[in-house]
Amino acid sequence: MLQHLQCGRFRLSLERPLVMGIVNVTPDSFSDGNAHFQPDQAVAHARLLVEEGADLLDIGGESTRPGAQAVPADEELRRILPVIEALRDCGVPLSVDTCKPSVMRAALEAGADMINDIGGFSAPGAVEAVADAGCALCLMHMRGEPRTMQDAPSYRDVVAEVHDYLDQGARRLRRAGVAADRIVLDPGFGFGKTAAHNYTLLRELPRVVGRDYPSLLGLSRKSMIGAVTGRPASRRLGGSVAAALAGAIRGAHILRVHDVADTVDALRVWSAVERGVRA
Ligand code: 7PJ
Repeated sequence: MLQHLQCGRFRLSLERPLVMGIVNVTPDSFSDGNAHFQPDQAVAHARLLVEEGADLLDIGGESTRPGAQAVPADEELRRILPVIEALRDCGVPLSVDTCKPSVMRAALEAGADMINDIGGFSAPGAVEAVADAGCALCLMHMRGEPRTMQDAPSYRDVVAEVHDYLDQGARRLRRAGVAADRIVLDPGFGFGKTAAHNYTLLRELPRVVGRDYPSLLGLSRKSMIGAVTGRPASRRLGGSVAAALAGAIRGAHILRVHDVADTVDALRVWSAVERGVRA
């Protein structure tokens, strides 16, 4: 059984699924438009997510939606650094969603506790940027790059291929000296996958992520929810909570979501069913 995740200043218990609240500081995020683009709005939103029960926050300054264009490192830092600084003492660990080694280093210096790299620490210098810090590392699978990843993705065996990628990536981090209790694996829902691939990965989660490292799932408001509900991103709450619960039932450790309060409620009800209500 995995007991804990070492996450910068925090040591997180993995006894129950944790909820990671999404804090976008981007003008073109697909699901909440530019609602929190200004740093002060992003900070206010993040504080609300903590009040709603977020166990971690994931701060992103580069949109990674399908078709998105890359953002230069200095612009990404201009967006996220004030947010990290303002939230440093909010009580929960701060994750930073970035693929760029220079952004990783600056974010860690500013106090980030986790680096969430959708590129799987594959950029030159990425592993070196994070290996000697005490931060947690989320290693995500992606096929291709955001600009082109949804152009007819195909796999011979999606479960085996995503598993092997994550396994190899974790070995690479371990060889660079990263302790096992700092690593988190993520199947990367929607990153170079069809709806059918995504649902197969969710159904087979234990085989995809294995037993050696905790898992993180990003399902919230994604097109895989729209694919079966027929709803636009703004109306995918019910579907997203159902997907998060399906992940939790299969042993997911961290759920990355926009709707923290509703996800926390669903997990509490599920926990009461499974474990009973504490007196
Ligand atoms: C994910 C992410 C995900 C991790 C995004 C969105 C697109 N990081 N960053 N996993 N998705 N680790 O929020 O829908 O699935 S950006």
